[in-house]
Amino acid sequence: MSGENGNGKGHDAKRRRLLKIGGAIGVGGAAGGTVVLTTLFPTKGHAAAKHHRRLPPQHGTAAGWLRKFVDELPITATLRPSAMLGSVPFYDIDMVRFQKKLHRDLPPTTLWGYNGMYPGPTFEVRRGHPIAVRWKNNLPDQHFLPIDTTIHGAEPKFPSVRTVVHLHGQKTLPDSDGYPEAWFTNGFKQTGPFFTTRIYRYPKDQQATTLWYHDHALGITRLNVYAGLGGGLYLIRDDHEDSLGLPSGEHEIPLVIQDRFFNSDGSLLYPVEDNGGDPDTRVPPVWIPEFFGDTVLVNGKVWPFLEVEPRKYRFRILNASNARVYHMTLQESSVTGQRLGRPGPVFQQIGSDGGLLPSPVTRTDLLIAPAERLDVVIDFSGWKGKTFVLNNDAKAPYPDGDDIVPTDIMLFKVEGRVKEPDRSRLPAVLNTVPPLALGPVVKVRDLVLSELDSAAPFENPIMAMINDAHWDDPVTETPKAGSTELWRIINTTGDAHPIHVHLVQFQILDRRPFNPDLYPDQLVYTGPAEPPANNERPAWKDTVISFPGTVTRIIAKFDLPTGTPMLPGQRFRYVFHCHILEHEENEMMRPYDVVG
Ligand SMILES: [Cu+2]
Repeated sequence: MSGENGNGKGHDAKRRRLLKIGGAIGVGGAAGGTVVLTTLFPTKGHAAAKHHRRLPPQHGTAAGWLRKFVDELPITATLRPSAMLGSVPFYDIDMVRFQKKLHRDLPPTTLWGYNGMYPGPTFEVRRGHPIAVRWKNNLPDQHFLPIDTTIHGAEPKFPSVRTVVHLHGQKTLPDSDGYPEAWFTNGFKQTGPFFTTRIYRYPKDQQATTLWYHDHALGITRLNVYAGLGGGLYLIRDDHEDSLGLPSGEHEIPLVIQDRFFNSDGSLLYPVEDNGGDPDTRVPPVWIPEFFGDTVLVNGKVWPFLEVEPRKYRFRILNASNARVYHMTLQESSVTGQRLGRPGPVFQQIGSDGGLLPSPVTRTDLLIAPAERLDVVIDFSGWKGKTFVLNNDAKAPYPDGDDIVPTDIMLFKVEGRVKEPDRSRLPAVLNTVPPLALGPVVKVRDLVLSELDSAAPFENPIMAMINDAHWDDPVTETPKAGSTELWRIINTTGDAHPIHVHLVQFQILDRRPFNPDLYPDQLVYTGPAEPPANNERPAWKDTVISFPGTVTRIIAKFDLPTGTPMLPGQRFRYVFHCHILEHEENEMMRPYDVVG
């Protein structure tokens, strides 16, 4: 990665591929390494030797004939409590099947959504005020997307439609955290082994920030989220944030970004694996290693536009895509999105996953991996009458893949004048974010990311792993409640992985390149430790991009929610995982216990 924008440019693509295979050999113990390596350095023009396809090509999707920027950006509605549970606001949420038009020229799409909405409705809560939510599954008994029954937790013995909801970034107790095996079916008729309660409680002791909720059911998370059960925002507000005078009301706008494939009848298309005749029976027959679609939706519309006044706006950006990383810039364009070769206004990033930054960070580009949030102010004053396209140039898989890369995300059209004067502010000081230091660290843990592939010439991904362990293996990570730990994420693969740790907001210390070919025998660094990008430290994060061939160090204090009663040795079960949903689903997820 490069230190400035962290977009990974400047590395050699072939080298990245080597790292991936090297990881499979060194950590996963796969045979046939020598053969594999020769295919990574093809002679020019020898197409057959190119690295293996990651996603089967899809022909005849609707993307080819959908006009861009013809639908206005929808603003997702905010929820109101259904009742009070004692003194606590109570929300009753129904997951249901419904249909919705996602583009002017596309027939209605069948979706699954929270309260029949896609993306899900927005929660707005205040710091100091806990809430309770009953997530209810009123979905059909059969899934409409392709289940792979060889994936752990999705075996035929389980009901095909299971749901459980995780509020991403929230510090909550295990019974309300949406543990992957705490799933439930329609009407709670069947429940997973870790299910304990129908009513989830979200505590009150977190600062103002942008959280989000999504499905987390073991074995079918990627399909449930793809069906529409993902991308709903959960905004925590507090008095301090109010005092800053940031753009608000109709000038504070969520941007929830997801990519999809559509069939021409409007239905969602989720591809199935094409293994190319690979004889290796370990290659999952249906599961694909990453989903990358050919259309981009923002707030549930394909390639929308937004008319803005020439003034400041606050955007809550969430990447709710299954696997796609976006590297975004604003570029001046025509109303049809033709680039005019000039940059647009800068981004002023004011917040990250877990809260406001100490002060605004000016950026001309933004990198966002699945599950990350960026709280951003854009000042359109001085740009009257101009149009800007939000452009993506991140390769898929990130950073060196060659699958479909949609460049357009959405369009901003700046109107001629403001309705009323812009009284919002962008203060130079936003928040206090005390940097977590190494002093209190009581334990260092290594999380080694690897990918197991079949042999050349197929090189089909079989699974992705952490510390060579499966989901069902015994818990090995057991931080003591209230203690501070340093986790080193050692990425031996050729792709970036956004690593998410439940319960905590952590901080990124640094990233350092190493030689995966020598690992695990030796950890040999090939360059100096690089500080995080200027919008990453000090900052509260719950998801961090782990770049290929890089050791990423994060530091976290494993506090349970304030006031949690605990007995010595009592265990509180959480998970950490890659937030590429296809990886999380296929072994790149592990349980961990916070111990009292
Ligand atoms: Cu991953």
